[in-house]
Amino acid sequence: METQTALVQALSAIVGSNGCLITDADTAPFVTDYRGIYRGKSPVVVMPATTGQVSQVVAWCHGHGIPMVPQGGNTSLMGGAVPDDSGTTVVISLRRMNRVLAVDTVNDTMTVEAGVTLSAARAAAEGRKRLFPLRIGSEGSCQIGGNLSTNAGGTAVLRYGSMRDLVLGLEVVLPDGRVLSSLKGLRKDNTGYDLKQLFVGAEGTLGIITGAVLKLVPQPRSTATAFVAVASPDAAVRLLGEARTLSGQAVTAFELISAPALDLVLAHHGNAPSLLPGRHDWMVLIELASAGEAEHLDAAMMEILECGLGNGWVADAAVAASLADAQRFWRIREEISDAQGYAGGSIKCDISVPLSRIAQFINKASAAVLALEPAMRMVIYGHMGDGNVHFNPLRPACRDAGAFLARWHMAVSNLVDDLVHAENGSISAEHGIGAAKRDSLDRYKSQEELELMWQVKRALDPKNLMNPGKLLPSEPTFVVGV
Ligand code: 2HG
Ligand code: ZN
Repeated sequence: METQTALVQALSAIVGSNGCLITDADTAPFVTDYRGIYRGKSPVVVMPATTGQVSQVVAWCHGHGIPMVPQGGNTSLMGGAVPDDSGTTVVISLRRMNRVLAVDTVNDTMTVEAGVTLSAARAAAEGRKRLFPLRIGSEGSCQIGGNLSTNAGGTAVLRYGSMRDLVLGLEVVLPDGRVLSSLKGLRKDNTGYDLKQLFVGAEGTLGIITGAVLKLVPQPRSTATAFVAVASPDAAVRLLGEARTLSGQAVTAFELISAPALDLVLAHHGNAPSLLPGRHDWMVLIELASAGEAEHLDAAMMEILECGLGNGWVADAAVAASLADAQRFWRIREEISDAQGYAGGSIKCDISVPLSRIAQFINKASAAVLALEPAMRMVIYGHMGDGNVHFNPLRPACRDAGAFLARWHMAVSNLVDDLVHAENGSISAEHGIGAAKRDSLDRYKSQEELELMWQVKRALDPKNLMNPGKLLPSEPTFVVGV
């Protein structure tokens, strides 16, 4: 192992001395995750400004056997972007690679460096009257490279897909420093394996994404937004089916919100009034968007709500009368994640099951969790339209967060994940695996899947230097096909 001085000297020679952070105070924001749960150490945080510099840094670390953690905006909820506490791992931050390189409004694509924040990418598209449709709460700090590495999803996947669907080209620095460049904006390219998709969702374990060509879509001319009380998760699913039938492709978001999830946000705002009178166990936030006239969309929303009322699925609804209203509705939804942090002690289960099974899953899993601890608050919310909910049981108000998590975290996670697996679902729909869920993968991926994942890992990163300890569970001892 190099001394810290030798390491810093070598890396500074590549990125310049202002591209290396070494004091504890300077590295602190890069070695602790967003939630303050994973606290690691690093001898140096290196901030290359070009792909060439990333390549040289990686080649140097590879040659000297130094582990690396690629980092974007450090907003991972799974501890995927921070080093462990061994103090041996170099953090490679992409924050200086923050240029939008091109917006092509004929091809409807945008070429960006990996360190561009999602909000900057969206603003660049908007400046050219286009939409880059990924929408997640952390857009001001998360970066495109991290969004790709985690295959980020969010609230508009229902309409536009996740990052995997929104990428057309990629530039990646491989674990030995070679650059794999395919910054093409092609919608059709049948020339063999789609290598770029290997790096999407790989959480930086196969290389460092340094640039991307992203899809753009036309900006919708009108939107209609409603905050709707529904009778049950099952009623919500039925309402979504009708919304799709009645509005064509216009349903852009369909977010489920349970009463305990809403309560957290309202409590955080000094027990602010809800958007609807009375208390409802379940609500959905519906957004329609289209290129057509606003009146048509408003009419479609009314038809959807009337259909819901007529069938007994909808109990009440507030329809946004202005952009400000719509923003207010969305703010409530977006604040749920942080509100859990302030309340302390929720057990995050970011799950998905087929939409046809989501309602029965919610009922079954809620009953099973409440049988363990009846006072848990069932903070359940999220992207129901994609079959993805954040199923996050929260400590009873009277219980200490630390003691609650120590007692229930693993038991509840395993219980929920087993039920998800039984429904043919995924234990991580959009947050990835990181450090938090890597030991759970063993339970739910088949031997063949795990072995193939490791074969890919070994082929690209035989020294296991790229984000070690993340995503992949311990290397299996079995060997397939040899
Ligand atoms: C959301 O949909 C995010 O708000 C965060 O994916 C979910 O905090 C969470 O569990
Ligand atoms: Zn989410």
